Amino acid sequence: MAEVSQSRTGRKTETRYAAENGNGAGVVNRRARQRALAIGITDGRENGEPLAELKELLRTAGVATAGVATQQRPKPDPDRYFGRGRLEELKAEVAAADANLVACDDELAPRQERNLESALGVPVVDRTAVILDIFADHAHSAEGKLQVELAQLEYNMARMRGLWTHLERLGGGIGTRGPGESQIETDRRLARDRIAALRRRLRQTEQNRGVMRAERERSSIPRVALAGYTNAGKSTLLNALTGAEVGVANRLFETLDPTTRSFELSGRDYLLTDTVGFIEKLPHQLVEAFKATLEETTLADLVVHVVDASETEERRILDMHAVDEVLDEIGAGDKPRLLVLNKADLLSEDEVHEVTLAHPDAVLVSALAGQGLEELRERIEQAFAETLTEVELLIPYNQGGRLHELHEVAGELERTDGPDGVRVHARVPSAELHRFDDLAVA
Ligand SMILES: Nc1nc2c(ncn2[C@@H]2O[C@H](COP(=O)(O)OP(=O)(O)OP(=O)(O)O)[C@@H](O)[C@H]2O)c(=O)[nH]1
Ligand SMILES: [Mg+2]
Repeated sequence: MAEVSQSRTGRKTETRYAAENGNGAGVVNRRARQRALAIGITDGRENGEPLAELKELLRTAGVATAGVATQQRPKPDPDRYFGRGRLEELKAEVAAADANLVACDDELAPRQERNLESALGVPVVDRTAVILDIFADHAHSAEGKLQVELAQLEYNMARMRGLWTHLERLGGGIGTRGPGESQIETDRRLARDRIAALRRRLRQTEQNRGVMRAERERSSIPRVALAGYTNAGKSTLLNALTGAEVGVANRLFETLDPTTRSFELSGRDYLLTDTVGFIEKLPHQLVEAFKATLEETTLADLVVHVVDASETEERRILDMHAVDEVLDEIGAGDKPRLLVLNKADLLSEDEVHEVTLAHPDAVLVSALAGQGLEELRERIEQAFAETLTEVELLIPYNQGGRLHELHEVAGELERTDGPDGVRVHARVPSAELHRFDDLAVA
């Protein structure tokens, strides 16, 4: 069973134990000694540093990049990822770079992984394994840990045959069941049981969250969700707008657990949620396991898409595309969106000009320096204003509670005290209008 959730970058991440023991210091030391050769295929059209993102992922996972090796080809070789000839060279490059690990930029089929390992003589991990490892390290809440363990188990299930091939070969012949095969069966059964148990527990936490959510919905406070590529500055922006103190770091996937804080615009409360960041080729096991977390985004009335403006336009477009894809996948593709270009403080005047031309509808801000936040607040308000309807109401003096109810949904209002009650002019979200029908002044 331990085998089942052994992290592929060599770190033991079985959540049942990790949850109790935390991450021991030994883990960090063991990982610091890992030196990876980063490999990937290119189509020859990229410019910029090859495999920059994989290197960033490795850095976040605590693994040093000892070198980079690429092959230009339209798609990976189905058996060995690289071609035969390039694989020979790669073996020499692993030795020359003194690497004790090879990290691949794509998710590898178990067969590719196995063949690479036997050709290169060092462990091979793929992009998914690295991301899963980072998630395992950054999961703090009970729910986050369960979600990561589920994703890891599912990833490892597909690879179990790979783990046991040496035993499998001992069996053979029609009708014989080798010892390896029965071991696989046992492990598979254990893994499946554990997966079922994890799913049950996650459903339970989801239900608890559902209750909180239902309460929030009843209060009909407008909800805004931050979405964006990992490291774009979502948490920094949440902190800047709401005064929260969510952890911020120059590492990928710093935030895994959703945080919701309220903030006020013109006397009206809004809820702002920060959640897990996206990345290109986000492992589908993670999207599956984090569905409940990602759902926070689907419940929002407005999605604020945060983009790192200090990246190149080419990179920005790729990042934005990756975010669009995940939003589509979780069913938030058609939510109203507001594009925010963050890290404006890192741009030269020319770059500011260029980026505003390329994205005329976006708001340029610096969450860190507090630049552009006023405009952002206005734009958020505007986005909601479109859904507001102006009404004239008369609230009898003996129905004071109604005034309070109206305040909650309408924020600022103009009131005049008359002989029969309070006359109010307010802007109410269209969806809430029906609640005040009986008070309308003809
Ligand atoms: N220069 C500059 N750096 C920023 C700005 N906003 C955020 N950063 C930095 O960018 C890094 C990532 O910021 P986070 O707020 O953690 O980013 P995130 O989008 O929440 O990232 P994940 O939670 O990892 O997905 C940190 O080092 C921040 O200090 C900004 O406006 N300007
Ligand atoms: Mg964050």
